[in-house]
Amino acid sequence: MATSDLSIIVGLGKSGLSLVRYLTKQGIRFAVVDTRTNPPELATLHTNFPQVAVKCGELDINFLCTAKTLYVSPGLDLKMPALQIAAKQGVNLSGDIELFSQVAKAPIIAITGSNGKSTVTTLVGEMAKTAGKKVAIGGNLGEPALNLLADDIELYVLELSSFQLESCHQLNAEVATILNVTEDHMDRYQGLADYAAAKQRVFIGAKQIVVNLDDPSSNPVTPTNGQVRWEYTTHTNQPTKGFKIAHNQGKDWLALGDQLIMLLDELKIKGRHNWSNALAALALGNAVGLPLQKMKQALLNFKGLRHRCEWVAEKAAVTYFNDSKATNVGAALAAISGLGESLHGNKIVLIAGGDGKGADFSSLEKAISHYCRAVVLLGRDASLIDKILAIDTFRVYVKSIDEAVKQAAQLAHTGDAVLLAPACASWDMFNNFEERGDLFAKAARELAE
Ligand code: UMA
Ligand code: ADP
Repeated sequence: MATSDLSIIVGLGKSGLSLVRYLTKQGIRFAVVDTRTNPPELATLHTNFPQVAVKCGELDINFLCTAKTLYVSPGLDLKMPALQIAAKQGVNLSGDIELFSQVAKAPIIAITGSNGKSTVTTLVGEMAKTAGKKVAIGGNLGEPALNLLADDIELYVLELSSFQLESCHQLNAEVATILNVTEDHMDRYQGLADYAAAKQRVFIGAKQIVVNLDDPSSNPVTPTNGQVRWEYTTHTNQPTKGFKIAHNQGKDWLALGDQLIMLLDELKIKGRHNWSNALAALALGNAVGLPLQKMKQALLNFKGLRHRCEWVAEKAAVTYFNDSKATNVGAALAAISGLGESLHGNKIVLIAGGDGKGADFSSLEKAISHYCRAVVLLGRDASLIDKILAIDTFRVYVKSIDEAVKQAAQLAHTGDAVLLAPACASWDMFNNFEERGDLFAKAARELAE
């Protein structure tokens, strides 16, 4: 049983560095370890916190067992033997999000799900800003939660990954939501149920919850007495007093029960998945008292985030869309279907492939057959996507993103779209999805007219 008051930060990436800053400010005794010989924030740590002890390389179980608490970075699997042994010795396994929730003085809106998290988090942040609130947004979106802490903040909006939720035992959000659950990170989870269970932790201690009626897995498995429940759906025939798409005067509207909010066509972000994101953001904002008119204003102005079905070029009457953030099958499906529905016919040349994270790609086949003229295959798991394609789907293998764009340009017909929606992570060939998307956009812009 650990008897010391030592905290150990396990992992020196962005989360680890935010913990270093926070614990230093609080005067809490801690050390840092990382399994890598040269973790990304080592140089910053040496410059800004030269007094902090760091151990790099294989985790030293005996050292971990001397701690009271391990603050484990989201990139590390809590099932690692060294961490499990420490836990069995009575060491508390925690993370930056749990610590944040213990010290944050303003309400937290907590957003998780397989897809749409960044879009909804940003949108809710914009809605709160438009309503005049002093709001801070971050978490998995990029800025670690602890870096957001400030006395004058009135509302925190956090995007949370399943990894971050695993090490959080009590979040106590003002309002929490799971947007949707489809397969992702199967290289880290034992199956979909295991992954969904990690997402369920977002509801622990939440005062209010927002439920997506279009996805049963957004419901809490263990309902809590007294929790206020808000609902939304993109289907007009679903009976609900919550947020929905209403058909009125021959047009589709975003609505709250009978109250029409704005025309669906006025949304700049397109596709059913983005209607769902807009409704989720409205429901979350409504739960914390943001006025509908202010939320509508923010929705009207929101153009969407980079690398999410982003228009990047038009060359020789072919349009190029960068959906590099489609790093899993569900996201790629949403992009292919959303774009495909607006183009009518099989007018997409899809660029897909990369690090598949153990995914089952078979659910892509129908949408590809329906909407895609051809598939350009790239990256480590290209052959796994090839295997699920219908026999008559035209496919071609390439070795670089430049070659992918050139091949796609040759395969596309007038009026077609070339869509980068890899259904895979980028790490086999690129530093991150942003780099992959930027290189795609550059190659598309450099094509001859
Ligand atoms: N790592 C080691 N050894 C260590 C610690 C980490 O090898 O001792 C590796 C991990 O396996 C991982 C990488 O280092 O491959 C980064 O892990 P990390 O925990 O140090 O990551 P941070 O830099 O702290 O960034 C994390 C999130 N990263 C992950 O969960 C992998 C960032 O989400 C998040 O923006 C940031 O905290 C701030 O909250 C990124 C992400 O890819 C965008 N998230 C995944 C996703 O969205 O699918 C979950
Ligand atoms: P996340 O932060 O969860 O990865 P993003 O908002 O960054 O979500 O969107 C990532 C990708 O997922 C987008 O490029 C789009 O293709 C797809 N997507 C966005 N919202 C949804 C949704 N509600 N349902 C399914 N797919 C979505």
